[in-house]
Amino acid sequence: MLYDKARIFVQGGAGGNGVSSFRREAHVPHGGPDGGDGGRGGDVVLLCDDSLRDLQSFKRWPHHKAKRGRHGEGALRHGARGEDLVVRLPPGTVVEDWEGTEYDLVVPGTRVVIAAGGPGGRGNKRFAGPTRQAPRFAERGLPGAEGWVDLRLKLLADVGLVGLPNAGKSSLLSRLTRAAPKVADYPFTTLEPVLGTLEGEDRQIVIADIPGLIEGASGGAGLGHDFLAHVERTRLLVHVLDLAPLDGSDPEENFATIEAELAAHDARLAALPRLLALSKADLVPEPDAAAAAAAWRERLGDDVPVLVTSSATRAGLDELAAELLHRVPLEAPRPEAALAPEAELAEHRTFRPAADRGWNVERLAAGGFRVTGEPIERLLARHDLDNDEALAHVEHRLHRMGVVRALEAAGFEPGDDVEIAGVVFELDPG
Ligand SMILES: Nc1nc2c(ncn2[C@@H]2O[C@H](COP(=O)(O)OP(=O)(O)OP(=O)(O)O)[C@@H](O)[C@H]2O)c(=O)[nH]1
Ligand SMILES: [Mg+2]
Repeated sequence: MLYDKARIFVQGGAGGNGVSSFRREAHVPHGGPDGGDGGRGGDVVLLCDDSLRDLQSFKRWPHHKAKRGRHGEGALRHGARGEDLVVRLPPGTVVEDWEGTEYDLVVPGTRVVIAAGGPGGRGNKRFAGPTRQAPRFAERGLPGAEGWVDLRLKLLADVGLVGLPNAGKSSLLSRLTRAAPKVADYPFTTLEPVLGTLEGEDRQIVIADIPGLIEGASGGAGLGHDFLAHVERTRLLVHVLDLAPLDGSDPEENFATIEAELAAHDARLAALPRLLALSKADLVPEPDAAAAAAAWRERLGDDVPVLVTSSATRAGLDELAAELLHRVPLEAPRPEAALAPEAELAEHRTFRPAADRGWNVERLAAGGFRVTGEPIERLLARHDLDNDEALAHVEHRLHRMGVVRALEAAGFEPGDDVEIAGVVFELDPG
């Protein structure tokens, strides 16, 4: 699993409703309209965060909803805007929304509004004018954008586990992370790299378990060759060395074999910082393990930490995890990020073709007409059609938008039914 994938549902907050209200003052019998507007719903915002490395958490919590806007109130009090919801994603995540728009989150700090909050409804004050001084209706807020979003991340390992076949690499990975690589007591159990994520307090790092290396690996022997290229991009190698090899081989020679193969493959690999994890400590008496560790420390000097570990008893594993988190440097922000932190610069955005006028009129075979289209459906969603004044306002808007003219062109006559967004009207074209 070199790709990590998740599917999440995002939903912008709904806009708050506008309110219909009238000023009341002791000495004024009929005050003017003073209904405030509803607040805008919060957005769901994706944020590229360098402290994350995988999409695991999204598998457990797929739903992400921003807060709704507050409703308006009397005395022209407008509702507060709904709070945004920030969803943090690791660098390298490719996002595809429900309409097929793609975003590449590469630069830490990049933000994308993936689901905009709905607009708030206007209060009745806004509908007052010379011809209608006391409107008794207000608009409703609209729902926020929503839909399923696909996330795909190519995992790049921070740490590579290297060592001879059977050294215990996969066992270590399965103890340090949630990965479940196959473990068995024969060489070449692992046939291709397996990645796992180590969870730190404030960040995650990716560990790659690669197939065992043998003498000649850099020249193509065994399985490891193809995968040496994979560890080239890591920032730290953990050399896993069996303290008590079953085949009776000498750990010192085994160590030299692996180091020679790394150097022969690529000078950059040989130059990567190292950590030596002596494995299977439970199979040797404790004093022997301690003596071996002391001897390796002596040989390798201060640059290479030496840890005694056992996947069987978990001895030394917390220390190993802490050492890995400590020694893998946080990625330095790339230059673009320094120039435009927090900027909306999602790359490779593919734009949709522009919308047409946005609505359509059709004559139904069973009689009557149907009007479809987002602007029209939004208009209806905004109003309480049981309120006569709101209904009159909607009809007025339909005239202004040219919908009534289009209906008449399609053969509409007074008394015919018109269905809009599932609601059937009797429109008065007059
Ligand atoms: N007693 C004991 N056995 C271990 C320990 N770690 C690994 N083993 C055993 O050693 C054998 C090899 O372990 P793996 O984790 O598969 O080794 P590997 O390095 O991934 O091997 P390849 O994938 O073949 O390169 C298995 O039988 C494990 O159960 C340990 O800490 N203690
Ligand atoms: Mg393995």
